[in-house]
Amino acid sequence: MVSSLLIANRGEIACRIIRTARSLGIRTVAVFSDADADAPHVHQADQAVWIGPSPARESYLDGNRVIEAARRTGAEAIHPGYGFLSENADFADACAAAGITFVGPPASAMRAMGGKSTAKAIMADAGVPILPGYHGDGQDDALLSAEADRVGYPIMLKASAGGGGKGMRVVRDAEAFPAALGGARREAVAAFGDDRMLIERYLDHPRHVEVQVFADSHGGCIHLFERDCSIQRRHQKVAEEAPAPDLPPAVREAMGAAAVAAAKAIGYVGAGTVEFLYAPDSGEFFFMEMNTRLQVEHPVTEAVTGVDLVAWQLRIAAGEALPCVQDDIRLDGHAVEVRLYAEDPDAGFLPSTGRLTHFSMPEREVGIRVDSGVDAGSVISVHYDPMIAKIIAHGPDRATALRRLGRALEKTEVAGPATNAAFLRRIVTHPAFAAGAIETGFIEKHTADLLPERRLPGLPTLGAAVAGVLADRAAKAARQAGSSADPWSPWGDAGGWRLNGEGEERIAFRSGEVLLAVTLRYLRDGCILLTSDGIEARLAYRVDDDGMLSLGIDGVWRRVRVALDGLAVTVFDSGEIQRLSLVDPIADADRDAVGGKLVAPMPGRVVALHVAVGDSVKKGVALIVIEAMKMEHTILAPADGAVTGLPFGVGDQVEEGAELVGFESGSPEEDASA
Ligand code: MV4
Repeated sequence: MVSSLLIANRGEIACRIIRTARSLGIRTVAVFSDADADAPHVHQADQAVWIGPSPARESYLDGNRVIEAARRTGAEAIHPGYGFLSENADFADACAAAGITFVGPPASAMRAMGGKSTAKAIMADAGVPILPGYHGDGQDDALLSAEADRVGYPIMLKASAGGGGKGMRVVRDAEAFPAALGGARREAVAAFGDDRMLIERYLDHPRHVEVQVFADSHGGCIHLFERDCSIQRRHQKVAEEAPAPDLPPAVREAMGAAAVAAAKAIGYVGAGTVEFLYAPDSGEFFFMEMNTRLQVEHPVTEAVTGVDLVAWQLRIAAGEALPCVQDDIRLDGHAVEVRLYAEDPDAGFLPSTGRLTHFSMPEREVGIRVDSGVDAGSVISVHYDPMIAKIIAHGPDRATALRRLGRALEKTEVAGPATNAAFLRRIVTHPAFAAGAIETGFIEKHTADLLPERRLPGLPTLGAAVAGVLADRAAKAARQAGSSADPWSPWGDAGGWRLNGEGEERIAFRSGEVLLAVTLRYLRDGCILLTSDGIEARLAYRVDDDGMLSLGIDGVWRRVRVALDGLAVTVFDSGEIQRLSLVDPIADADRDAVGGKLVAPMPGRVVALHVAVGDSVKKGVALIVIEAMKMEHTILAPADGAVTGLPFGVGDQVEEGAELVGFESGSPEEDASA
């Protein structure tokens, strides 16, 4: 076994690898960029080496800097995690040249699976089912068009170099083929610098089922069953589970055998994943691609097999044989994972950056595992993937795992950046999900349920926000007075703000563009009479030992969390999250005078302008499109109004916070809008 390991990664996966290495008695070395100087993975490792500035290209993606860090600390092996250098065959070669063990497959196996067309040809030879189609070298338009006719419509065009859905088109008939080919080629050149295409029969609403394989350097190769990763959004996995629901035993067995054959065909060593498209109606499955790394979703396999995949990777990298044979691998129950992201589902899933002003995860609940690489106070930056944590639920059966996961998401508290927690909870509690009716179109099909129209905060939320503000104020007053009086009761002595007897007070919150004015009357019985926009309720609250609020509304009590950060108020109530801001009368007057600014949500590049200076536009009209982190973000008109300035042109780089559009709200002229 190696005695020291450098982890060439960050975030949750770096922490995950450090945990196993430590349990095996292996010394750990972290690497970090400027942005990660104080990150959890740096603190958890025995040593840490600064490898460069925040951009990944100058730090985590720079193989030379990583190898130099290993050399300086005497690390014998490097674990690349996922992403970054994990599937970089040249990096694996460079490790070998430096006398360092790369914890991953041989570079030759990585290269064999690097291109789609080559991989398909190798798989076909190994007897692994592939989708009927064309993956030859000839690439002229007429040839491809004739091949599409031969395969039979509908077909799918895919970039040979591709991945992640880029350079991919469904083509329904021959008439649509030329335009689709042109579009797919342009996208493929932009993404991969390679416009070669392959053609496949198109499968409607398939499932994504992938098999975990493990091979050692002595010819041993087994699989650890499958994961279903069909719940995706724009080719990003959102939820994953093991085993795949309702997979017929014969299909499970055939798929496992095919995955092992695939690994053997390329001389694989280590942990790998063979992805298949599965058509539940016919029971057919087809090779899609092989990932030559540990995957994000590996914990669901660990939960149902009891195997520590990282421990196996380290043993195999050290030359040990697989510790068991295929028949020793048994499935135990069911596991489901969701990926908690700092992104805003109400704003088109735009990444949401900033400091985690409050962070509490349900990691001690029965059947729950939380893998995260952040703490309260960590900053989600623009530089890296905005995943905050993975939440994994395990149970004796799928229904139990799902109930546990739903409850865990209710107890997931992140304030600061927006997150997809409520969206995830709606997925795992959705009746169609519970019924196992999952396929790659699930999120699109159920969008209306998963992304309901944002409701204005109702009574419980307003009550919680009010109680949170009052409790905070009382606590501060008590601290200032050094008072030992109970600071928590709305009737406590500490609150100098309280009028004698029955007092009245007004406060206001903002929710998006809506102002919510609340009147509070402090009643003699200790309750607060809350009125707002025609509603009226008797409110009482208590601060519990864990800092949560017990909140009574007209005599019905519930427990909620209210996180305060300056004027930002986040209310967590049974899995629903409301982000409000307390209205500061002075700052608010200021803001109205200046008007709303339309600024870049992150650094990026302008890719389209849809308006010109002087245009009058309706609320919701697209104004400008910026590309950031390989995604396009459209800035919409926040109200009816006029464009007064466009400081940037197409192709310009913009800094985060840069004003993109000068905008003045007001009714557009009658004839100006199209
Ligand atoms: C397909 C397909 C249907 N038919 N190929 C999407 C990502 C890329 N790696 C492969 N993908 C697909 N290939 C044929 N011939 C449907 C998809 C697909 C998909 C696959 C897995 C998970 C989610 C998906 C979402 C949309 C489309």
